[in-house]
Amino acid sequence: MLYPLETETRNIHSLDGLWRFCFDAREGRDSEGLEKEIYRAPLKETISMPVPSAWNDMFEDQKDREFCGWVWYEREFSLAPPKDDESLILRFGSATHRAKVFLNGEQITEHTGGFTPFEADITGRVKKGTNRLTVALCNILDFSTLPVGNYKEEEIPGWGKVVENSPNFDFFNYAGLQRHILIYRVPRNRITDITILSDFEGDQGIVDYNVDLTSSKGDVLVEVIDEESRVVASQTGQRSSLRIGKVTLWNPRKAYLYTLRVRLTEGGVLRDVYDESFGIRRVEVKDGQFLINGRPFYFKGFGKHEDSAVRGRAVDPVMNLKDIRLIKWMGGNSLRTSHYCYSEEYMRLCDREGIVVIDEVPAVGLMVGFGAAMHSGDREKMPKTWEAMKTADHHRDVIGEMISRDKNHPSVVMWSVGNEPESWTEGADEYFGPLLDLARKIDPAGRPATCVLMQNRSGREDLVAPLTDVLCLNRYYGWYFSGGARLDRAMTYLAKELDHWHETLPDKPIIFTEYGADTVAGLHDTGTVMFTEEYQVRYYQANHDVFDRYPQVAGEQAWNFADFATSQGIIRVQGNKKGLFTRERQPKQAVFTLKERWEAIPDLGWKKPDR
Ligand code: GCB
Repeated sequence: MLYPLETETRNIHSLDGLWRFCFDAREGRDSEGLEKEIYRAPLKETISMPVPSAWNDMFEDQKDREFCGWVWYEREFSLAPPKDDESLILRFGSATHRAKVFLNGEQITEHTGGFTPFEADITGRVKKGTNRLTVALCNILDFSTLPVGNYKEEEIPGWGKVVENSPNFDFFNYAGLQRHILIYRVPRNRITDITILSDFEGDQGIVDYNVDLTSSKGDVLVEVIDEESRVVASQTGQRSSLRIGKVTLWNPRKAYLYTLRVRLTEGGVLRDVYDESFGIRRVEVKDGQFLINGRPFYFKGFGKHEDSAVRGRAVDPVMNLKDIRLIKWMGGNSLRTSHYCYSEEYMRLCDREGIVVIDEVPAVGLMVGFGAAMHSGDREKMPKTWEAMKTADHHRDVIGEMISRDKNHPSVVMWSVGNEPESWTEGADEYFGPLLDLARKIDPAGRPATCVLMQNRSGREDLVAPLTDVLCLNRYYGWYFSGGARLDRAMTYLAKELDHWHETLPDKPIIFTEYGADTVAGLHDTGTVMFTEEYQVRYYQANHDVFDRYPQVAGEQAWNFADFATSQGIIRVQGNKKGLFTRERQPKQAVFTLKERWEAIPDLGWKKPDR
């Protein structure tokens, strides 16, 4: 899917700004507003709501902030009518998590999945004068959605029907219209998609491209333009291969972006033009290593969230750039889009800044009784995860949407089809095997695919690990497992696990995609005391000492870049405090430990010169 860009033939009418908002009259799944078709007339009793934003943090009353069910957004717009050869496309960067969209009282589209874009052709539906756009949005998460939530309706004496929806994961369920919304005026006969595959041989860049069009009419001319605006190659035809002499590769932290300018003409008349930026680089997993441009790559960076005070998960160019700058300042070269697809703007920024990305779908919480698994509840009495989850179809859809959106990003080097599923119980391999294959198959570039794996106490074998191209491990030795004064002992368990992987899956590189310790900024102690800044420093040092003894370890992504909002619970103190930075992006002491370490590890090239 193409990002909405303004070009000579395309323009954008932004629908960002203040919308009107109200909660549905009923909490829970069954919306009274949908039943009574309230979208047929202007909404009543609304308040202002900024777009993009999460609606939650616009409320001080916890009951409102944690409302569970349908909410309503509405605004008006007017624009010049489309010419005969133009189309108008309404485009949502995302709508979290389920949306029904109405134009002038009629439903025009719907979408499920809160982190990928969707569009509707509204050419014949826009009126002269004022148009009314209404969106009904549902934030409910259950065993059929991604992420997964626990949904419960109960009759409680004295309270009536009570609805509860707790996330089966560890971040606040921010919802709303959190990315850009726009109307895209495009030519009717146009470019609908571009696929670019790149590689190199010696100093020659190789670019294979494919252009999809709305109709077979017209001629396609493709030019490759370098960063100095020079045309370095050109070709005609909808699909072909180009060569670029003296190529400049896209490298971690040293990005170089070319532009593929595609022109569509009919009888010599320009119909459409689109500029897709791309990088030339190669990604491989070979001989137990992760290679970029033929050289071993060591991931150093973070698992993150799109999360900031007041804005929730809303797209925020200021925060995004600040975060990337901080990662680079620390000597980092990579991040994982834990635990959902980040905004298109974020991905473009990573391309530009040379940040290497593990791109993840919102498949988190695939485990019945997630909290119980970690904190010793009686799991045997609960339903079996792989019988209870009804997510497989939607899971395929979100993988498809992520890859169709992100396939041309040079920053993306691997797909993650999930975070911490219950990967050791019967059915996990049957569930994940086909999804990993799907990701490899539909990505024209055939990037490696992984699933990020949880530490489990069951002692049972992980059934998904052998199916991945890279072992991505979330490990909390010294935090959830043997923390505090037992930190040293915890490290022997970590080493034992690494020995195990070395024996059982010796050819798979290992990336620690999470490891971390909750740390309250400003809390200090002389001893080995959990939650203090000193403990976070010791925790990281201890883990790194072990990582460095194992050549199979191909990366470390600390959890988390910054403190972030979660739902309330007894193990969270106003959110998750495992950030190296506070939520306001102030450093904790361990930032300097990691900075010193990462600055000494090459951005590309092995962590130790002897390998
Ligand atoms: C994990 C999860 C992550 C949590 C983290 C924690 O394993 O993947 O979403 O936030 O642990 O801090 O507990």
